Amino acid sequence: VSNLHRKNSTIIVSTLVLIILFTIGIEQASATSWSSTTTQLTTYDWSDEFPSIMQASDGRIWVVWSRYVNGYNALYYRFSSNMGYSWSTPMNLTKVPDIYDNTKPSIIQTMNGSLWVVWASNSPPPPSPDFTVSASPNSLTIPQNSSGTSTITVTSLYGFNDPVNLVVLGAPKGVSTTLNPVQVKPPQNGNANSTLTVNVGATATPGNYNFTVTGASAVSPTMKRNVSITLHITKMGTVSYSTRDYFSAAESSPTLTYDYEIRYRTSSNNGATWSNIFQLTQNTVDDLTPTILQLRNGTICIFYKSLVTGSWEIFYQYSSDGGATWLTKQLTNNSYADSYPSAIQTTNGSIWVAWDSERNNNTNIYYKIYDGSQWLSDRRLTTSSWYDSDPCLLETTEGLVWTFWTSTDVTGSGNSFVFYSNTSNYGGSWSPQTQFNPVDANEDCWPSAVQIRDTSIWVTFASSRTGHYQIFYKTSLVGDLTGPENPSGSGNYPPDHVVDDYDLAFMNKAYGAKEGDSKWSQFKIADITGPENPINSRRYPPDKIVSVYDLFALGKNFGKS
Ligand SMILES: [Ca+2]
Ligand SMILES: [Ca+2]
Ligand SMILES: [Ca+2]
Ligand SMILES: [Ca+2]
Repeated sequence: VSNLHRKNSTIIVSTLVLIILFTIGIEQASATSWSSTTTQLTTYDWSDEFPSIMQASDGRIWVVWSRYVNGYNALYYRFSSNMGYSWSTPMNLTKVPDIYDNTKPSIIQTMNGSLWVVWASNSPPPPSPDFTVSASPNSLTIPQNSSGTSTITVTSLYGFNDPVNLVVLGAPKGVSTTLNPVQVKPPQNGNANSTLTVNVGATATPGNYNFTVTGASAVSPTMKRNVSITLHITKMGTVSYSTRDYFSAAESSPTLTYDYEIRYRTSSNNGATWSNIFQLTQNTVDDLTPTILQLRNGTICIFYKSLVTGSWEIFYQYSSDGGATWLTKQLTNNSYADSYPSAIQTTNGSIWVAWDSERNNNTNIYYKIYDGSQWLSDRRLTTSSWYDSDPCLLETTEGLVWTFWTSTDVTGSGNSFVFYSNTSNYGGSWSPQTQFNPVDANEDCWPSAVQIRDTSIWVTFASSRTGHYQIFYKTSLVGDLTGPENPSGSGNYPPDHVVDDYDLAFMNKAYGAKEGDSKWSQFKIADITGPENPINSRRYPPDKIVSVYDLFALGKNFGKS
């Protein structure tokens, strides 16, 4: 900011000259004005979903999301180095195409500069170790008083590593068999053979028979696989022969199931290269909707939902050694479906988690706070009969805690909208729940919000307004503090979605005012920003005085809508 200030000193002086020209009295303004422009970030023939937005220390704004490719979702990202003027081409963060689904990413930059992306990946565990038994040939024609042989092959699958005991079952009367050896131990994923010799006695009755060679694990004897062998006994003096016309190996049938796990990967060079993929969960049920947060003490926390208890609950894992070791805690414990956590640490040190919970046949946004020693009880944020889900928490520099979420009109149109509400007293009271986008007949959902360095709020979300889900974003306008009286005669001068002379005049009246001055409450709204505080935090919160910092923020956006 200091560099920018030097560069733009001319602009600021010009602004000061301008603002003394205006002395329009304005009594009211609201804190946040949203741009009337919504920008489409992706154009893709199929679905783009679950965006997550973040500004890195170098100023880049990152958006990562999941994209439907060839039957599965893969993670993609773009970044902008110039405040959204242009964006990098979409780059994939997971394999494309993949055979597994990768969805719901969440991105942060940690204090050491690394990028972390966490997501849910459907990666069923490999099938359990198994083996097959086959015979070659598996059809023997042997005259009375003769013998024949077949090679029995035991094949290890999926790392099977047990000895296998072989036995012949069901040989007809007058027939004796030997297996050499009777126990084999195939190398992992390899084969081992035993020779089956079939001796047909002189008294055996000519005809067609079947018998089996059964293998049983010497470690788990109930684990048995077998192969069926056909035996044709002919009259003494005819010719022995064998056939290989078909091959009947016992089929092992591993069951592939859906089992999402939480995974993450990191980059220590601004995304030029990415680490291996690490996996946080390992179980046979779904783990989904992760979100990542770094606390100011360096601890990395990943919140997600899991079915491990049989009911959807919010869990979190945390690591204080950069991901080398993780501890797991359970945050909710009830019979309701708890989903889609979002977490922040507020400037007073508390940790907030918001999520959606289906209670009493209605899904609403809940949140709870860790006050430094314990998690306080659940608090309910939304109460409407609509389906409220997918919350995103954000604390802005003036100390507001925001929640953005998806609200679906399940009792009417079925459409989804992004809503928000904020609190200036850490949840003591919340502002009215406000719809973020104009009403339309499409679905807007999965909001993700960030406040960037110029104090504007950027909200990205998915919308079906183009016919299928794409990623969009909309920002707040820094400096749009007020506008003309609206409605006429009302005495209200709400922001008019453009940074204009009304704002300059308003700033002029407030210039130099600080908290405690007699005019302070009237002009507090003009305190947009201030010097970096704390130093090296990359945050420029309002500083309780209307100063050159505020003029700069306003001047930068002058005339923009
Ligand atoms: Ca799992
Ligand atoms: Ca639950
Ligand atoms: Ca304005
Ligand atoms: Ca200020």
